[in-house]
Amino acid sequence: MKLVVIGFGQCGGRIADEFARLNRRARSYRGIEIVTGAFAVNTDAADLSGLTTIRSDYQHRILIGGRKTSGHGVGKINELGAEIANEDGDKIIDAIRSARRFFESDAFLLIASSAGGTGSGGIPIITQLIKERYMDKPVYNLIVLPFEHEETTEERTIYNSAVCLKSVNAVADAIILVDNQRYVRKDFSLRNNLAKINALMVEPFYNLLCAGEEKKPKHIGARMLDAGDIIQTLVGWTVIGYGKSPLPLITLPFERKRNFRQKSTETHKGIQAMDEAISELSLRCNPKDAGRALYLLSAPAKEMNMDLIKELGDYLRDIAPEATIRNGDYPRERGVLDVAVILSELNTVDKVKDYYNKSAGFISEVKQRQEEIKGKLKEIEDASQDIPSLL
Ligand SMILES: Nc1nc2c(ncn2[C@@H]2O[C@H](COP(=O)(O)OP(=O)(O)OP(=O)(O)O)[C@@H](O)[C@H]2O)c(=O)[nH]1
Ligand SMILES: [Mg+2]
Repeated sequence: MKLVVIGFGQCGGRIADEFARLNRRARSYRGIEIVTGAFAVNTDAADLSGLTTIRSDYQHRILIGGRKTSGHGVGKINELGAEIANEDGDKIIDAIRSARRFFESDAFLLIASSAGGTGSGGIPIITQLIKERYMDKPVYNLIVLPFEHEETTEERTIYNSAVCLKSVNAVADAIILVDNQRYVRKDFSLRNNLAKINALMVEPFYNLLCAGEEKKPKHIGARMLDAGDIIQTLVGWTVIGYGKSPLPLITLPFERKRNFRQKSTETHKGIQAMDEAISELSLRCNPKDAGRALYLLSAPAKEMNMDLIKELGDYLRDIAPEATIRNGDYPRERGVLDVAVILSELNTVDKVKDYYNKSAGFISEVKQRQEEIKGKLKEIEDASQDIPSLL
């Protein structure tokens, strides 16, 4: 599957940069392309120059709202982010159109954080614009949710998230939710934290996107997963997971004939990887709420067998009984067996509901505060009624 990837704001831009690196990896190690164009859109010039892999010309790192923000961002005011995206939308469309292999793309992936201003305000506007222009290609959103400490210290974080999520849900074909808090690991140093988190976030996409682009028979599975399977799976609220089990790199000659015990170890490793994928989903949710699901098993060809694929299918069926399940196998890796899982068409997501509920309170608080200010202003005005004015 080939994507056009567009990142908005600091977070979106950096993750789009990570997708550009993923494409570079696919090209050099596998000889295939999975990203036809990678773009970063921002109101902040410094953020754009901090990227490393997205091409550095103005058609790929797109500065918007220059006049309004002088290149310094919108400071978390999502209304301003939306307004600027509205005004400069054509700039983005022009840039996409000029991408070299645009017409080979299967879908768009737009990325932003929900908590900021530029990304969270701009992404619904541009999603809608692209949907109007390119009716034949699905438009997906990947939305990064804030860390816990950001939610507790800054009300605007929750309010921006609620507004962003409601807006993208009205326009995007699917919204992949990715919760920053789920990726915090004790062993990451603070400085490298975001870079590591971004790498973890895009990793599940590597095999998912590559599997359908393979041309060599030895890398084509018994059941190849292609763009059609992914497009059929992605609808509405979506989460993604990834797990892997190491395999011995070298098998000794006397071990080559697999006995029943080895076979059961293989199945065990497969289940272990699937287990990890489910327990480390990009956002905590209940798999029972999924209407569609997909899994891809990647492993050395000799480690895969129909039993294993069936076992994984049974496992997923147990935890997501309502879902239509698609699957694929991808004979690729050496020394590792990995499983990528997508749960989609979730009919409820607690975290999203929480944002809506919490900011409903916030909105009435803001309104009340505004009323109070208005009342005070009126008092001063009334008091000044009999004073002559010089104007
Ligand atoms: N995973 C991840 N999250 C990030 C990254 N950069 C920022 N964030 C998160 O994104 C949110 C802040 O949004 P930004 O993307 O910085 O904001 P913006 O879209 O640039 O908007 P303004 O700066 O307000 O104009 C916070 O929740 C951060 O934790 C990143 O590189 N990776
Ligand atoms: Mg910014």
